[in-house]
Amino acid sequence: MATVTSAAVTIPSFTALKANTTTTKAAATVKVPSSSPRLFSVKASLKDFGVAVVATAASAVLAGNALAIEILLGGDDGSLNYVPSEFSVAPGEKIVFKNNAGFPHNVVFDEDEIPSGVDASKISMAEEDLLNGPGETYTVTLSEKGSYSFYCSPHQGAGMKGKVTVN
Ligand SMILES: [Cu+2]
Repeated sequence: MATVTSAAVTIPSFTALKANTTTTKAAATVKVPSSSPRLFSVKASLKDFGVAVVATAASAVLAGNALAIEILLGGDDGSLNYVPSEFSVAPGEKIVFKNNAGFPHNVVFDEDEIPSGVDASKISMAEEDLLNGPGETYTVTLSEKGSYSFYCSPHQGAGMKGKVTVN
């Protein structure tokens, strides 16, 4: 967090210096090379930070990592669905399930409808484990190619299920 704070300070002061180029040219010339590597390191650490907080801040992850997809739990119209309910990802891509409406929800993979050799319990939430609050997330990464079906245990009867293809 210290790095993030210093970024917030560094960037505006650098911009201010640039605006005054005519009068403080010497100072600006000295500052530019020292600021540039700093900006790079800030960017790099923000990226790491985003990955570290994957479970709580899906939007930060999505901003910092192109290899992620966000699936909403519950439609804006109140429907008990995954939105979208069918999608494809690359092996290792993060799938971030995010509570949207009509919760509690969860994500349980069907052991009979996942590639053989994959342990359903390792990629699923427990049947009784629920996302209760708005914006809560569950993130999973699938590495084996194939088709995976999953459902929400509280709303399985209402048809809340989905399918992801890893290819
Ligand atoms: Cu549900």
